[in-house]
Amino acid sequence: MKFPHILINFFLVFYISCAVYAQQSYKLQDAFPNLSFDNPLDLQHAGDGTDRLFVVSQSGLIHVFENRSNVKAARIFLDIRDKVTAGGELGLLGLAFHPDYEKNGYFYVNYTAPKPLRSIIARYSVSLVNPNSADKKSEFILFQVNQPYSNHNGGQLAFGPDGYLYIALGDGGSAGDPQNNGQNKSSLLGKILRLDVNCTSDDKNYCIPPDNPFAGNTQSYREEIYAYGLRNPWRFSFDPVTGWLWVGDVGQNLWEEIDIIEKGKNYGWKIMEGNHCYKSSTCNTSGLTLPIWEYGHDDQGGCSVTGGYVYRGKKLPELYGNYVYGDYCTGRVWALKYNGINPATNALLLKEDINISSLGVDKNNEIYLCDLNGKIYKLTTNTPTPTATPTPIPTLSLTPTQSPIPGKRGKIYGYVVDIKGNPLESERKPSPAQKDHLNSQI
Ligand SMILES: [Ca+2]
Repeated sequence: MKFPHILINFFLVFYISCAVYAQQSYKLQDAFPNLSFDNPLDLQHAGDGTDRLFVVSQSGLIHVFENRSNVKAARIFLDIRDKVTAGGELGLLGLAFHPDYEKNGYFYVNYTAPKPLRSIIARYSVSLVNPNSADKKSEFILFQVNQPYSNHNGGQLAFGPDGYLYIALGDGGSAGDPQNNGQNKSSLLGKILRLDVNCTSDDKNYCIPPDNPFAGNTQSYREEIYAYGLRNPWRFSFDPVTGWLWVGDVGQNLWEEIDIIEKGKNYGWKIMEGNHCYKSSTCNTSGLTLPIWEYGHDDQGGCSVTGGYVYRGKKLPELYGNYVYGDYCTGRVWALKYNGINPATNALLLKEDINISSLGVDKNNEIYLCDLNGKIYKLTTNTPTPTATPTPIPTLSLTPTQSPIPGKRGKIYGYVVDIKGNPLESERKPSPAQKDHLNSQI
């Protein structure tokens, strides 16, 4: 056997997958039957000790409401529809609360504005007198970057465990990254950026963290860059236990990918799409970090990944430590297991006729899904769920200080399994019929 340890790990993981998923089947439940939203794109909580949820609408609205299923109505927290240009992939795309929001009232948004078309990263403040309303006049723009095309604007913002603000920007759009922004380290596009928003510098409304990979470089590389070679990172999140940064990066025509982002690394686009040379049978892959998982544009996959969250809640203990994510086009929701050492395994949790625009978590790390058509769903099971903490599984457990092992990544040891743990197929073949679907939109 060439890779006996891998096979052993596979069978162990396979067995565990069978044991874990055979017991449960998953479904979506309308989390707030009285509420629906106009093109919801993001769901966040403020981390301030309250149990409120904030839903971002593409048009430029943020609503706030109490996190209980019978809540009657949501209030408008922020309305910047007059600043935002929306439609297609444009709009108010992301929201992040400052880690000290309870004290400073700061939150951050990522939106597109017209004339010229550009992405704006801005800070706002909550009202001094009303915790359910923001002060629209408080806008403080951190930076803006022109967008050459209307699509691929990224949009996620999130604070990392280091207290810095991470920002996702897509490659600028069109198709095939015509400006080669993903690989251009002098451009902010096609990147994950990292800023220190707790200070300002001579020429910026923020500071460059001193250990950013290109801080102080003399080659005109943008010092804001944390990682590059992304196409359209649509939703990223930090695992609160490991601190790992998980990204769903939307593919071009064939492959959707999940990456774990590390400082200074090149995630391949447009040299590669997923684990495959883009538009070529061969390419130079040296120095590239490949996804930990990919799925194809086929009848088992989808056409546009929506990155999710590593589940750290209590209501679905069998999912603890799994990365839950979905596909915008097909409504599939999967759970991906990966510990940086063993092959990743992927299980289909459910498939519903919705357009998954985003996932989100509440203050208890329970998971929600946004359907672009208006509703917010809660991930739940068809059977009563145990309340006990799951027994840790040694080979799959993560430790807080463990870092991904780069040498193990980039090789395709993964297996697709269904909800009962049965392998669906080991390799994906593209479906030409689906190649162009949503290509103009996503
Ligand atoms: Ca990639």
